[in-house]
Amino acid sequence: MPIHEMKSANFPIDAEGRTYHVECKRGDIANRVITVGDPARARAMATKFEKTVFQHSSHRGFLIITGIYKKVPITIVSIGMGLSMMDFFVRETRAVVDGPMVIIRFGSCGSICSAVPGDIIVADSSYGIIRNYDHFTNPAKKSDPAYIITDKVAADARLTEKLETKLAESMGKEHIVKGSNGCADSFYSSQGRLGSDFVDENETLISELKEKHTDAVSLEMEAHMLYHLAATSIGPDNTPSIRATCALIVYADRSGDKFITPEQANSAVIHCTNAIFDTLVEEDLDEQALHPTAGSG
Ligand code: R1P
Ligand code: URA
Repeated sequence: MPIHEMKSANFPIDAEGRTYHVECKRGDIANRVITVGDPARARAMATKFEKTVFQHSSHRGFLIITGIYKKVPITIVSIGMGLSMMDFFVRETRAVVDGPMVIIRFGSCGSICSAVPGDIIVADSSYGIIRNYDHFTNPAKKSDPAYIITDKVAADARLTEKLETKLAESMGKEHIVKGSNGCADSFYSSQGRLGSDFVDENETLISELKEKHTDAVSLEMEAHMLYHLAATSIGPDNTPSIRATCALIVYADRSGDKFITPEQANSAVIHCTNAIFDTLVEEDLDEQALHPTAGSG
């Protein structure tokens, strides 16, 4: 698709009101949103819609699918990977939705607890793990820590509790683990993966973050940005305009060194989708959700 002419350099929007990267405009995105990394996961979840009312792929790799479930509009957006993509997604969808938003991330993660591939982590909080770039390249900063581990930001408590209950009903309680998620700026160095091509100094990183956050259960790459933006979103009366939580399929068991099979991954998506949809539709938004319009594919 060609790049559209933008109206501003501050927050670029085209003549039809479409944002620059996600390419969403007013009416495309419901107040209830699911975000995933993988477009195949988005498409698999969308098969559970009674009807799809809007679908669009952006030139920067975002896929939007808005559909109806139990008569309620829900939007699924696949965003790819990493903090910047989460930032684009949250800010650009927020800009075109009126009223409160509820966002559930349905992603994948590495387990640093007893959860095994195919189990689900419910992240009731998330913190950032950021490579301290100057430590590696500025000799004067060599004594600073190699990784910055931030404080935790909480997920929305009511939403998280409801999601956990529904996932336990559908997957079995023994397959659900709740705790704090470490959100890293790399799949490799800042998740404590060891390699010999780069200076990473990450041999003790996982034990350090478990020491700082004793409820640490998982590692992934977007949840802290989602919770941070939700916490700093500006709604009426100084309350946030976004509430958020996450369910994460365990793909990698970091202590047992096992990776999920394609069959286990598909089965987790099938088992979790209705639980996530039901959590969203039962959420009281205090405002009528928008009715998305049909659009381009
Ligand atoms: C890395 O493989 C990716 O998987 C996880 C990480 O956060 C990162 O984006 O989530 P998704 O499966 O949602 O992409
Ligand atoms: N996603 C991550 O970010 N890390 C893992 O180990 C698995 C999935």
